[in-house]
Amino acid sequence: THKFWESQPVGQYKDIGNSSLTEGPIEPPTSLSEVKQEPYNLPALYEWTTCDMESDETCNEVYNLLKNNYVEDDENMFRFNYSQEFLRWALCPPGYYPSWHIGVRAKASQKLVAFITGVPARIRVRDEVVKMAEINFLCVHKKLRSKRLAPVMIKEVTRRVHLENMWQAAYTAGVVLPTPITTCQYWHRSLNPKKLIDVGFSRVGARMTMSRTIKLYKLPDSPATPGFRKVELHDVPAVTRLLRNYLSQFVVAPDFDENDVEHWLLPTDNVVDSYLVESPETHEITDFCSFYTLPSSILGNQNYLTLKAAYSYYNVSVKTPLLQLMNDALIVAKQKDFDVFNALDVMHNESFLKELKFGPGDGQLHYYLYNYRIQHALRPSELGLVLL
Ligand code: NHW
Ligand code: EN5
Repeated sequence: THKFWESQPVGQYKDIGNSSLTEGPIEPPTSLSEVKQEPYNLPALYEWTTCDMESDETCNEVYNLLKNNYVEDDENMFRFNYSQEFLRWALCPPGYYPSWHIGVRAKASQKLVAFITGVPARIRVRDEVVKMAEINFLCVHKKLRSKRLAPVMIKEVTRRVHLENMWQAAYTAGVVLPTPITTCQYWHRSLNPKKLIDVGFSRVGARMTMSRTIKLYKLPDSPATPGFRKVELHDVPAVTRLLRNYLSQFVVAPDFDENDVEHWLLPTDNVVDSYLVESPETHEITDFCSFYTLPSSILGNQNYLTLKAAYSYYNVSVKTPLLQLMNDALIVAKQKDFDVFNALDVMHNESFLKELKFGPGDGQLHYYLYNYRIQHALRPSELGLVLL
């Protein structure tokens, strides 16, 4: 059972299949004067802090908390290691609220021991565009786990979102909570199979040898599609048109404008890579693909410290077959020295995963909405949203 989640405006297990509950907000907004004015209480030894992510010192403290205490796989072999540049990019998009970057410090030592964040986003659910918070980077130091600190963090971020007159949120988790709008599968495409096997990320398959495995995953040295190049600032209007048109077919997707595309999809070194196809004849921009950089620490390996992983982000194929576009994405990721290319089975990704030699991982990702009911769970292919 879920003592905390049962008290929150989220889809509840007991309501599944109840067709008298219609789609939309679970609770109506209250007036801003009814929103609690003071922060929630923390245990006496701890205090709230707002983390200024533009400050190198604070960004480094957040980086270290997450590097040592954030998400691990189910066998505790790998832990996400979001870079400082990535955290700044993820947390400081157009119109962000500094007050939504919430830390907890030990009063005596001033050490940062917990964190949770929100960033604003417009998310479309069927025909409604809803202003939401995207909640991410919830982390409690390993030594402070299971003390019910997470519910306090969640209530405090909720309060600060309400103070900005927003009443819905979107989030993902590797754990099952009440109740997912969809459940996605992680898929992995080996780029550096020898290293992946050496660190225990993958195994030599049955009736395979190391050298046959290396050969299986070989890729060409350069992309195949004529006109395949990096996205540049002047491409933002064309990329925005392509992406908006593509995302309109999904049940849940972000409502991106040009400012959002400039922030989320222009290439940023070691954070996000984006490529497009410009027709060599007409100079028309016909297709687009992107991935973000999220390394993982390899826990307790003598030879290697980090696994360099690329994660599929937003991809749009109009003229170039999606299979060919994503093969080119694999090629440039390999050239940039990534060890593995990861993707979820969202949007049209299923159409290329098997053919491009991705294999299913042991992890799943559940997607949630806060204070917004969806009648039926979605198929992953009906979801047009990728959270970081
Ligand atoms: S998912 C990544 C979450 N972080 C990690 O997994 C890092 C490693 N783990 C930890 O740091 C991406 C701790 O284990 C955490 C829990 C902090 C996860 N989401 O303090 P207690 C995100 O960041 C519930 C939501 O004793 P703990 C998305 C759990 O079900 N709830 O546990 C974040 C239980 O409630 P229940 C989670 O292990 C979305 C309660 O917490 C959860 O010391 C947040 C136990 O608390 C999770 N990942 O700390 C929600 N993990 O009802 C945003 C556990 O079952 C909602 N729990 O008794 C929207 C807010 C904004 C609304 C605006 C209108
Ligand atoms: C919110 N932003 O479990 C994030 N990763 O499959 C929070 N497995 O990397 C939620 N266990 O299958 C995050 N290798 C939830 C995910 C947490 C991290 C996680 C999984 C996803 C993962 C790897 C390593 C497993 C190590 C042992 C995995 C198999 C790869 C193989 C390559 C060759 C073809 C078959 C598959």
